[in-house]
Amino acid sequence: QEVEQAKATLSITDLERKPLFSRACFSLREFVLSPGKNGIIAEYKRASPSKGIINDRSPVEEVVAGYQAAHVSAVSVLTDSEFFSGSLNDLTAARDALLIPLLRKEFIIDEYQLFEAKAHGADVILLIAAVLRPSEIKSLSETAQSLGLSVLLEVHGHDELDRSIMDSVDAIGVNNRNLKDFTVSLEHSLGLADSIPDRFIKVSESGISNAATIKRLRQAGFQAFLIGENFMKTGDPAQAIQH
Ligand code: IGP
Repeated sequence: QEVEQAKATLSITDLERKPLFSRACFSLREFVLSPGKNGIIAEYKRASPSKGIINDRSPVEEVVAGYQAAHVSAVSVLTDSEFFSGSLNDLTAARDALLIPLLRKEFIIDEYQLFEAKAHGADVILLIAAVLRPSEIKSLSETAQSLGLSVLLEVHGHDELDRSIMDSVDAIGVNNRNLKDFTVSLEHSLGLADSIPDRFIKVSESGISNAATIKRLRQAGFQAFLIGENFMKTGDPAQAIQH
């Protein structure tokens, strides 16, 4: 398994010695709620299991600098190589170009990946309720917060929300995309909005492609909007976000 391979190459102590590990993280909450920011978490995504290659030409540092110039609240970078053609190098390259929160988008199952995220410049990590037991969400989120990282918990339906909700997460994201069949429906977000307590930042994820949708989601109570493909599928994501 990939995590075991990484552990054999670099120990947690090695990660803790990397220069980026000791930087102070940007707070996701602060940047989402900041009046100067638009609530968008813009994603750098080269490829996906449902679409194949989306954009393999636009360099990460150029794209994320363009996102930042468009006043997004945060940037998300895929680090999964198998399904999304991402890497930790992409994450670090994005870090060097940004002064706003950076999310490591990854299937996190092991504490090691939290140290890896911090050491490569992340401010925020994702935990996916569909692949983790509540006890795992608890220990991973507590460790992440102890490292200064913000935690975004992703859910898809009421059952996942009810069993996974806990105070050691900062934000709750509703994924509009079904991870099993890749169908997308905004109804997932709209149906869960009122069940997410207001102490959490509410994020709607996936399949968002226009301002009218963002308006509807805001009216339902969402404060942040995770958008990837809509920007990446154009030849010039940094330009696409201006429109
Ligand atoms: C972005 P979209 O449809 O705008 O490209 O979606 C983001 O929500 C999506 O990439 C995503 C994702 C995930 C990817 C949401 N949750 C979990 C990998 C793993």
